[in-house]
Amino acid sequence: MAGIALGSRIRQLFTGGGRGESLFEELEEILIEGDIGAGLATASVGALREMMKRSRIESREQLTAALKGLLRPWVKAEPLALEPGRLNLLLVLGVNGVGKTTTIAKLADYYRRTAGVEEAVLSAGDTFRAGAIDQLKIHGQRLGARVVSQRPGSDPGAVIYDSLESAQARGARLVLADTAGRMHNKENLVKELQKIDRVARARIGDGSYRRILVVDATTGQNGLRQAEVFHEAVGIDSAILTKYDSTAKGGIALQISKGLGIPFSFLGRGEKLTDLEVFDVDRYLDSLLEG
Ligand SMILES: Nc1nc2c(ncn2[C@@H]2O[C@H](COP(=O)(O)OP(=O)(O)OP(=O)(O)O)[C@@H](O)[C@H]2O)c(=O)[nH]1
Ligand SMILES: [Mg+2]
Repeated sequence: MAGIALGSRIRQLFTGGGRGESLFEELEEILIEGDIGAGLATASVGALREMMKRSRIESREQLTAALKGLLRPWVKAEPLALEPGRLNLLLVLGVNGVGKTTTIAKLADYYRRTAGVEEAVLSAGDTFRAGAIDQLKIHGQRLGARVVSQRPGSDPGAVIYDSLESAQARGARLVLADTAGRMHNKENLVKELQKIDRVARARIGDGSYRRILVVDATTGQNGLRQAEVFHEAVGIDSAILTKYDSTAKGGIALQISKGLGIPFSFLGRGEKLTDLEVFDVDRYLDSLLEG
């Protein structure tokens, strides 16, 4: 049933007349396939069974409301507000293709609209993938934002250093730094990230620095492993769930939040600049369970 949204599978469960034990078994399977994690799926269904003993749950609405109540405590959301009067660096991390560069453009647009940040600096820290620098430059042109870059293959730490210097010299409030999602191997990636992190920490001075992980809702279970690798390498302050628009999944945010204690700040629901929402736990769970 891959490709069918979790919410409509729960609906089918009811229209199919499923009751009793088979309903619970199917629900557990649906939740696992929605990526909320086997442990949480089993525990939630167990709790629902207990609730059913005390009061009848007869409609899908009652079931999803009860389920939402059980899942809600595990999702952490935290807004990503810029620190006033200081230079803010958001280092955007994640494996290749998850939506890092697109999200950087969305964030530049978001902070311009909501925080009056006219002078965001985009830092072309993905020097690894051919075309990454030009892709960021195109976003920069469309946004009217400055892009700081060096040649392909150059040291990403140096690019981010330059970007911070340039932002400080101009009194800019925000640097959004792109990074490569792929290296020749995982060890290289981790080393490179740690190097970038050291440069950023040393250079940001009394500014504010946050490491942001981008997670693709359609990736599935592997998203947890990705988050573990990045969290271990540099420590993740906040995560953004992308591609939550047309997905059958997205429970991975629950797993990451529950397993690693990482809060989510934004949700991407499309390719356009404005397809970025502040992460709201209720909206997230409503989409997950009723979408
Ligand atoms: N539907 C949808 N597509 C998205 C979303 N965010 C990004 N994309 C698309 O996903 C694709 C990859 O996005 P990029 O921003 O290039 O991803 P990246 O992580 O920078 O990729 P690399 O630079 O290759 O590591 C593009 O086609 C984007 O338009 C989203 O929220 N919803
Ligand atoms: Mg990119």
